[in-house]
Amino acid sequence: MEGSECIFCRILKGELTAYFVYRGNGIAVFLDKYPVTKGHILVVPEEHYESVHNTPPCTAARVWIAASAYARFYREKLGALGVNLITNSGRAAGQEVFHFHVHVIPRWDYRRLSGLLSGRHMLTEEEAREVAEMLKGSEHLVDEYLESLGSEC
Ligand code: DGP
Repeated sequence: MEGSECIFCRILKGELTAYFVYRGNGIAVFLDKYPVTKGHILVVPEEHYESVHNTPPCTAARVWIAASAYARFYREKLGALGVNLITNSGRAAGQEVFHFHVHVIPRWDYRRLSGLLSGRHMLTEEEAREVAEMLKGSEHLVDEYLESLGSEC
Protein backbone atom coordinates (compact mmCIF):
# COMPACT_ATOMS: atom_id res chain seq x y z
CA MET A 1 0.00 0.00 0.00
CA GLU A 2 2.03 2.87 -1.31
CA GLY A 3 1.38 6.38 -2.51
CA SER A 4 -2.23 7.41 -2.66
CA GLU A 5 -3.54 4.88 -0.11
CA CYS A 6 -0.88 5.02 2.60
CA ILE A 7 -1.80 7.62 5.24
CA PHE A 8 1.81 8.37 6.08
CA CYS A 9 2.79 8.75 2.39
CA ARG A 10 -0.09 11.17 2.05
CA ILE A 11 1.14 13.11 5.10
CA LEU A 12 4.66 13.18 3.65
CA LYS A 13 3.30 14.44 0.32
CA GLY A 14 1.37 17.20 2.09
CA GLU A 15 -2.03 15.77 1.14
CA LEU A 16 -2.95 15.27 4.81
CA THR A 17 -1.86 17.50 7.64
CA ALA A 18 0.37 16.56 10.55
CA TYR A 19 2.54 18.41 13.00
CA PHE A 20 6.11 17.86 11.83
CA VAL A 21 8.95 18.32 14.30
CA TYR A 22 11.77 17.16 12.00
CA ARG A 23 12.31 16.59 8.32
CA GLY A 24 15.59 15.85 6.57
CA ASN A 25 18.12 13.15 5.71
CA GLY A 26 15.39 10.83 4.46
CA ILE A 27 13.58 10.94 7.80
CA ALA A 28 10.41 12.67 8.97
CA VAL A 29 9.10 13.01 12.51
CA PHE A 30 5.57 14.11 13.32
CA LEU A 31 3.20 13.99 16.24
CA ASP A 32 0.98 10.95 16.67
CA LYS A 33 -2.66 11.90 16.13
CA TYR A 34 -3.74 9.76 19.12
CA PRO A 35 -0.93 10.29 21.63
CA VAL A 36 -0.39 7.81 24.44
CA THR A 37 1.46 10.50 26.41
CA LYS A 38 2.30 14.13 25.80
CA GLY A 39 5.10 14.19 23.24
CA HIS A 40 4.26 10.89 21.52
CA ILE A 41 5.93 11.18 18.12
CA LEU A 42 6.43 8.92 15.11
CA VAL A 43 9.73 8.57 13.27
CA VAL A 44 9.24 7.44 9.67
CA PRO A 45 11.37 7.05 6.55
CA GLU A 46 10.40 9.27 3.63
CA GLU A 47 10.41 6.18 1.41
CA HIS A 48 7.56 3.75 1.80
CA TYR A 49 8.27 0.35 3.37
CA GLU A 50 5.56 -1.75 4.93
CA SER A 51 7.28 -2.30 8.26
CA VAL A 52 10.63 -3.01 9.83
CA HIS A 53 10.79 -6.52 8.37
CA ASN A 54 11.19 -5.29 4.78
CA THR A 55 12.93 -1.96 5.37
CA PRO A 56 16.53 -1.89 4.10
CA PRO A 57 18.97 -2.06 7.04
CA CYS A 58 20.44 1.42 6.50
CA THR A 59 16.99 3.02 6.37
CA ALA A 60 15.93 1.13 9.48
CA ALA A 61 19.16 2.27 11.17
CA ARG A 62 18.42 5.89 10.31
CA VAL A 63 14.92 5.68 11.76
CA TRP A 64 16.11 3.98 14.95
CA ILE A 65 19.04 6.35 15.44
CA ALA A 66 16.71 9.35 15.08
CA ALA A 67 14.34 7.75 17.59
CA SER A 68 17.32 7.25 19.94
CA ALA A 69 18.16 10.95 19.68
CA TYR A 70 14.62 11.77 20.85
CA ALA A 71 14.94 9.29 23.72
CA ARG A 72 18.03 11.17 24.83
CA PHE A 73 16.39 14.56 24.39
CA TYR A 74 13.34 13.52 26.40
CA ARG A 75 15.40 11.93 29.17
CA GLU A 76 18.25 14.41 29.46
CA LYS A 77 16.76 17.74 28.38
CA LEU A 78 13.12 17.38 29.28
CA GLY A 79 13.34 15.20 32.36
CA ALA A 80 11.20 12.29 31.17
CA LEU A 81 11.33 9.42 33.66
CA GLY A 82 11.45 6.94 30.80
CA VAL A 83 10.83 6.55 27.08
CA ASN A 84 9.35 3.70 25.06
CA LEU A 85 10.66 3.13 21.53
CA ILE A 86 8.26 0.75 19.86
CA THR A 87 7.68 -0.60 16.39
CA ASN A 88 4.81 -2.88 15.48
CA SER A 89 5.42 -5.19 12.53
CA GLY A 90 2.31 -6.85 11.16
CA ARG A 91 -1.35 -6.70 12.10
CA ALA A 92 -0.84 -9.49 14.65
CA ALA A 93 1.67 -7.26 16.42
CA GLY A 94 -0.76 -4.33 16.52
CA GLN A 95 0.39 -2.49 13.39
CA GLU A 96 -2.36 -0.29 12.00
CA VAL A 97 -0.49 1.94 9.58
CA PHE A 98 1.58 -0.07 7.14
CA HIS A 99 4.40 2.40 6.59
CA PHE A 100 7.39 1.58 8.83
CA HIS A 101 7.53 3.83 11.88
CA VAL A 102 8.97 3.90 15.35
CA HIS A 103 6.88 5.29 18.17
CA VAL A 104 8.72 7.48 20.68
CA ILE A 105 6.61 7.66 23.82
CA PRO A 106 8.02 9.72 26.68
CA ARG A 107 6.93 8.61 30.15
CA TRP A 108 6.26 11.39 32.66
CA ASP A 109 5.01 9.19 35.50
CA TYR A 110 4.90 5.58 36.59
CA ARG A 111 1.50 4.66 35.15
CA ARG A 112 1.42 1.37 33.26
CA LEU A 113 1.52 1.47 29.46
CA SER A 114 -1.66 -0.64 29.23
CA GLY A 115 -3.57 1.99 31.23
CA LEU A 116 -2.16 4.82 29.14
CA LEU A 117 -3.11 3.03 25.92
CA SER A 118 -6.74 2.82 26.93
CA GLY A 119 -6.79 6.55 27.72
CA ARG A 120 -5.62 7.81 24.32
CA HIS A 121 -7.19 11.00 23.03
CA MET A 122 -7.11 12.92 19.80
CA LEU A 123 -4.24 15.40 19.62
CA THR A 124 -5.37 18.99 20.08
CA GLU A 125 -3.81 21.98 18.40
CA GLU A 126 -2.82 23.40 21.78
CA GLU A 127 -1.07 20.18 22.79
CA ALA A 128 0.68 20.04 19.40
CA ARG A 129 1.97 23.58 19.89
CA GLU A 130 3.23 22.73 23.38
CA VAL A 131 5.06 19.65 22.14
CA ALA A 132 6.61 21.57 19.24
CA GLU A 133 7.84 24.13 21.78
CA MET A 134 9.22 21.38 24.07
CA LEU A 135 11.13 19.83 21.18
CA LYS A 136 12.76 23.06 19.99
CA GLY A 137 16.48 22.39 19.66
CA SER A 138 16.08 18.63 19.23
CA GLU A 139 16.73 18.86 15.46
CA HIS A 140 20.44 19.44 16.09
CA LEU A 141 20.69 16.26 18.13
CA VAL A 142 18.85 14.28 15.43
CA ASP A 143 21.23 15.66 12.77
CA GLU A 144 24.22 14.81 14.96
CA TYR A 145 22.99 11.24 15.50
CA LEU A 146 22.26 10.73 11.80
CA GLU A 147 25.66 12.13 10.81
CA SER A 148 27.31 9.68 13.21
CA LEU A 149 26.13 6.82 10.98
CA GLY A 150 28.64 8.02 8.40
CA SER A 151 28.47 7.80 4.63
CA GLU A 152 27.67 4.05 4.59
CA CYS A 153 24.08 4.72 5.65
P1 DGP B 1 0.76 1.36 14.63
O1 DGP B 1 -0.29 0.69 15.42
O2 DGP B 1 2.14 1.03 15.15
O3 DGP B 1 0.62 1.13 13.16
O4 DGP B 1 0.56 2.90 14.94
C1 DGP B 1 0.02 3.81 14.04
C2 DGP B 1 -0.01 5.13 14.74
O5 DGP B 1 -0.35 6.11 13.81
C3 DGP B 1 -1.05 5.22 15.86
O6 DGP B 1 -0.37 5.49 17.09
C4 DGP B 1 -1.96 6.36 15.48
C5 DGP B 1 -1.18 7.08 14.42
N1 DGP B 1 -2.01 7.64 13.37
C6 DGP B 1 -3.01 7.01 12.70
N2 DGP B 1 -3.51 7.84 11.75
C7 DGP B 1 -2.81 8.99 11.83
C8 DGP B 1 -2.86 10.21 11.12
O7 DGP B 1 -3.65 10.43 10.20
N3 DGP B 1 -1.97 11.18 11.52
C9 DGP B 1 -1.06 10.99 12.51
N4 DGP B 1 -0.24 12.01 12.81
N5 DGP B 1 -0.99 9.85 13.20
C10 DGP B 1 -1.85 8.86 12.86
